[in-house]
Order: sequence, then C-alpha cells, then structure tokens
Amino acid sequence: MSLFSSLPVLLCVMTVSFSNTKAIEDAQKTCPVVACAIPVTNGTPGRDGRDGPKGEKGEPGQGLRGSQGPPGKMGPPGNIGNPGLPGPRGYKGDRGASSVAEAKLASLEGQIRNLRSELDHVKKLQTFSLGKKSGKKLYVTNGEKMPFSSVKALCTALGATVATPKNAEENKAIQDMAPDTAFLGITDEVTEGQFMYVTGGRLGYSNWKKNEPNNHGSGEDCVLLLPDGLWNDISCSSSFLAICEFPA
Ligand code: FUC
Ligand code: CA
Repeated sequence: MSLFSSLPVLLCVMTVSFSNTKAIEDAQKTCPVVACAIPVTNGTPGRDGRDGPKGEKGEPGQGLRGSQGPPGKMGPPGNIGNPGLPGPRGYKGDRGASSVAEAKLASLEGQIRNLRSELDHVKKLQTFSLGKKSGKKLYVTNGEKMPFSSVKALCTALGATVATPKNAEENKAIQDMAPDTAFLGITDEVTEGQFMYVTGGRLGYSNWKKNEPNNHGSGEDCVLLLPDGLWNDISCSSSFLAICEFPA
C-alpha cells in the first residue's frame, strides 16, 4: 500500500518529506486545519522501480533429473606411462645350427663306434681263418709269382711289407705257409754285398744256404726263401711267390 493513500490532505504531502510512519503522524499534527481541509483522490501508481540486485542461488529443484547427455569431445593425450612388467616366457625355439652339427657329430661318433666293433669282429674271424697267433706276425700270399718290385708294390698297397723273418721262429712260420720259393724283404741293392731290410736297417738274422750269397751271373741283389727254409740271393727281376707281412 502506498504511504499516500492514507493521507487526508495533499498539501501536507507536498511540504513534508515522509520517510516513515512516525514522520507521517508528526506531519498530521503540524498541518494547519484550514489549508488541509480540501479532500483529494489517490493518483495512478507510479512506474515500477529499477530491478533489485541479483538474489543468491537457490536450492536445486525437486523435478526429475534429465537423461544423461552425449559424451564430450575426446581430451588431449595423457603423458607416457611407466614401462609394463616383463611378458611371459616364450616357447622354446628351434635348435641352432651348431646344435644340429653337434647332433650329426654325435651320430657319426656312434657309427664309428659300431664300425670299430664290426671291424674288430671281422679281424678276429680273419686271423682265426688264417691261423694267426696272438703276438705273432701275419704272413699272407695271393699265390702269385712276380718280380720283386711288384711284390713290394702289392704289399705296400695292402698296408703291409714284404715278408721278412727277423729270427728262426718267423723264418719257420713263413716256410710253413709258403707253397713255393718266395721273395723276402731283404736286398743289397744299395751297397753290393751288404744285405739290408727293405724297411731299413742291417740284418740281425740270416739263414743262408751254403755258398750263398754268391751274386751269381750278372748280379743277384734279392733274397729267396727256399722250401727247406734256407736263403739264396737271386735276380730281383725274376718272378717268385709274393708273401706280405702284417704287424704282430
Ligand atoms: C746257384 C745260385 C744262384 C742261381 C743258380 C741257378 O748258383 O746261387 O742264385 O740259383 O744256382
Ligand atoms: Ca745266389
């Protein structure tokens, strides 16, 4: 309600500044009776005053919450994180080249062991069939007659030497197995009259027949084992039985 609607006299309003109820009462007391006797009607309300200051933010409303909006735009990338833990152990890889070579080597070594075993067995059978005695040289002949140079070549090719008795026992062993006169591995080709082993060294044993060696004819540098076990010097180019000797 406007303060002026309760005022009985217009003049009082114009001469007194009212600020509150007390002031209005004071004005009524002081107004002269004659001047204030003319009654007036209320004027039209004045225009709205200016907006007051903004009020404090109110409490959240009680209405239903709206549905969640769409996701916002992607933010900038974060900093690089710390290294992760080591991964699980992988499967065992293929065997390397050196491992394959080692496996082949082991296989070859096994085959060599088997071959050695087989060879030992064959040697035992051979020595048995040839009547080879333990610790004794083995004398072998192919039954052929040939010049001394061919006998040397044959025996060398077999990894052997020409039969050469170093004592009476060996001389007897050769005599017993030889079916005919045979060359021995002894000559005086280097120095006439000085018989030596073809493998080297001067004679340590001999079994010459009477009146031998006589270097008969144009010269006799090789040695024959006669059927009776005695020796005779003979031409190296003549052909006689080849007998080879294998180590004891
Ligand atoms: C004797 C031997 C010779 C040859 C000759 C036929 O004189 O000494 O080496 O065997 O016989
Ligand atoms: Ca002779």
